[in-house]
Order: sequence, then structure tokens, then C-alpha cells
Amino acid sequence: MKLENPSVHAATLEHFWMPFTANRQFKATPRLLARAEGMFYWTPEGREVLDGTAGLWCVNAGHSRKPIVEAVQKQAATMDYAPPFNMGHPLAFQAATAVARVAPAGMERVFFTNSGSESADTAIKMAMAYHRARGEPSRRIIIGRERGYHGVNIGGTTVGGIPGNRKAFPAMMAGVDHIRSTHDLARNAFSKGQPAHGAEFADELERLVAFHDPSNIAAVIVEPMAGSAGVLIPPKGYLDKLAATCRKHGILLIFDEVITGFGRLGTPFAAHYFNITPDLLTCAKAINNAAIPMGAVIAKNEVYDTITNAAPEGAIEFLHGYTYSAHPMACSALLATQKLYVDEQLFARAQAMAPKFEAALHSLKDARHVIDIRNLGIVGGIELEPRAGAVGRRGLEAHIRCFEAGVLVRSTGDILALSPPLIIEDAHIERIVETIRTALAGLE
Ligand code: PXG
Repeated sequence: MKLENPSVHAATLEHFWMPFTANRQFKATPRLLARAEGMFYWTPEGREVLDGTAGLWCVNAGHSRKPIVEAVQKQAATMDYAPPFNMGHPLAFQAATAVARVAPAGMERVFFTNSGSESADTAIKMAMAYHRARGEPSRRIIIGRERGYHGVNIGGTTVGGIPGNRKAFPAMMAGVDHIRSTHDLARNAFSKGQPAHGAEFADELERLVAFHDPSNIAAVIVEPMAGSAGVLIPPKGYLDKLAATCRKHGILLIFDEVITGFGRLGTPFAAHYFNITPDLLTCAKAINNAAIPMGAVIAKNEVYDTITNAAPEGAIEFLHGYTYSAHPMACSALLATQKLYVDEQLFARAQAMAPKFEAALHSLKDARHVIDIRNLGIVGGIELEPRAGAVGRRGLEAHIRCFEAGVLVRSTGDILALSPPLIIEDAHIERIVETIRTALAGLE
């Protein structure tokens, strides 16, 4: 396929090695998006596609929002870039202040990265640095969870728990263990909100802590609600148990809120929703509505103080950072985004829409191939029965059918994931659900 492009004549699809994509399948039948506004994308041919996924869980305020566009344009013309090491620029401090303002109480120190993957690896290093600063350098083991996703860098891949993502890259980081996933279709299928069964899955952490000894364990990292592995909602009481075990043994709790951060559950963070304050919290994506790559680790003040105060006067305390940490354009998008969240009360809006979203989603219970439906806030998961001998095919085909019918849904294996922008209206919910129903009805 040839792509029209005024500056590079005859551009083709073959040069771009696409991330997390079936490259050969895609290049044979490409699905391209060329324009976006509000709840919608448009293909290069001008066909409208309703965005049921907020891009990739990130465009929470809807697409190409004017205040964000204007802020980035203005910043690009004012100062394109400034070095963040031993130098500063005002927007970086304003951006950190804006994030600290919506963060859980006592978590007011913000380290900027450029992605969720970088945030995960940064948090892991912070946990190790914290224990070293406290005089317990033996605490190095990081415990993740099966079916967890913490991005694709070395730390995040190793503590992550998606077998396919780890298979070719086993044990890249030393000292990692995993607790089991909370997925339990037999007891919890078609739960609305948090499932009733499975708080006891957190007991496994006690077993691993005893096995490794607390003196060797730095942190536990989990998504409070697992997104990428197929929308796994934590059972009632489960996260409280995990947090209590961490606290009891002096282990840091890291919440990966790359997906749940900034309103997805109707609260600023999942930490607020579940009323649990972790020690470190990773985020990205909706931090600036995905307008420019950006992520952050939000640390408890005590973690920052411990690491900072352990270093000699005048020395760099945490030897870590990125060329693009607190990039001026990313910060400008952040400030405009956070203002938009407040001006339009988008987190409260998500909370108000959540019951309608839940009811509409669960109306698919009798749709063809559906074996489970899960939801929390403005997140939905629809699990399909895998086709015999072809796990994941039915999910991908459903995604393609929906796209052809004008709705973007995400498929991970045979699970369809929904995470629309928080500006969603009733008619959009209706259209997403009916498009999925029709797509599944016609699918083998
Ligand atoms: N942690 C979590 C919990 C994530 O969901 C990352 C870290 C990594 O973020 P970056 O910015 O490095 O991609 C993520 C990313 C999906 C999907 O379809 C989810 C993500 C990325 C791509 C696809 O569920 N989440």
C-alpha cells in the first residue's frame, strides 16, 4: 500500500516496525487513523470511528481539546526544550504541583518520566534506593503479580506477569517473584464492580514474604485494577490485605496507576477509590491527555526525604533521570489537561456515568461467545470463549469487525477492553454496546 504524503513521496507501510502489532496481518489490511476530535477518530478516507478506548486508555478528556492544543502550540514557540539536570524551568515545578494537588495525601513528590514503562522502572529503583538510604540495602527483591503489566523495560517486563511478554526475555532482572492473579471466572463471572470472592489470594504474599524473609524484600508492585491483561477487578478486601502485609513487614507498596490514574474510576487515582495510600504510585497516559509522551512517579514525602537526606550536602541524591524528564511541551499539556479535568469536573462525570456504563455493558451478557463481563468506573472487560485451537483470534476478529463498523475497541487475547474518554455520553455508550453485539453475532 502506498501512502500519500507531500514531503515523502510514495511512503509505504513496510519501514515502520509497529509496536505490539501483528505487522504482517496489519500491513496486509491496514487500519489507519488520521484525525481526531472529542469522542471520535476519522480514517484517512474520512470514515468516523467512535473511540471506545480513549486511544490506549490515555485520552481521558477526549481528543484534540482546544485548551491543550493551544498550550502546546504556545510552549513550542516560547521554549522548545530545557535541560532538567541541575537546571530547571518554571513549568516543571508548576506541573509537579498540579499533580501533587490531586495525589493522595502525603504523596507530594513527583518525578517525571516519559512513559508508563519508565515510571515502573523508576519506581523499582526508588524502592531499592529508599531501603539503601535507610540502611537496609539487602532489601532488593521486588514482588509482582501474574497477569500484571508494568510496561516493557527491563524491570517492568520482569516484574510483569504476562507470559507472552516475558517468554523471550526471562529473568532479566534478578530477585523477582510473583503472587497469583485474582482472576477467578468460576466464582466471579459477571460480577458488577468488585467481585465478592478472592480476598484470600492476597494471603500468598505472606507465604512469599516468609519464604524470602522480609529483610530481603524491597517492594510489591501491582496495578490496583489490572488493565492490559484483560480488565481484572480486585476482589473486595484483597487490596487492603496486600497493603496490610506490606506495612507489617516494612515492604513498600507500589501502585501502578498508568491506566487508573486521572479519573478512570471516577476518582483522581485508584488509591482514592480503594482508600489505600501506597508508598509509590506510577502514572502516565492521562496525566496530560497523551498529547505529548509523559509519565511520573509520585512518592510519599517520607520516601523522598529518606533518599534525599541520606546523601551528602551538594551531592545528587538519586542518580536517575531522563533527557526529557519534565519536557516543557509535556508540562504545558499537563497543566492545560489538569485544568480541563477541574473545569469540566471530568472525574465526577466519570463517577456519574459509571452506573449507566455498567448497565449497558452487562446487557451483553447473552451476546454470542460472551463468558464474562467485568467493570469498574469507566472500564469494561468482555471475555469471549476462545476458539478451539486459536486462542486470541476471536478477540482480534471482534476488534476488526467493530472497527469496520465504526467503533474502536481493544482486544487482548479473547478479552475486549473498553475505556472510553470520560466525556462519553449516553448515545455513545449505546452505540459501542450495540456495535459489539452485532459484531459478536456475526463472528464464528
Ligand atoms: N503500566 C501499566 C499498568 C500500563 O497499563 C504501562 C505500565 C506502560 O506504559 P507505556 O507508556 O510505557 O506504554 C502500561 C501501558 C492495552 C494497553 O491494550 C495498555 C498499555 C499499553 C498498551 C496497550 O491494554 N498500558
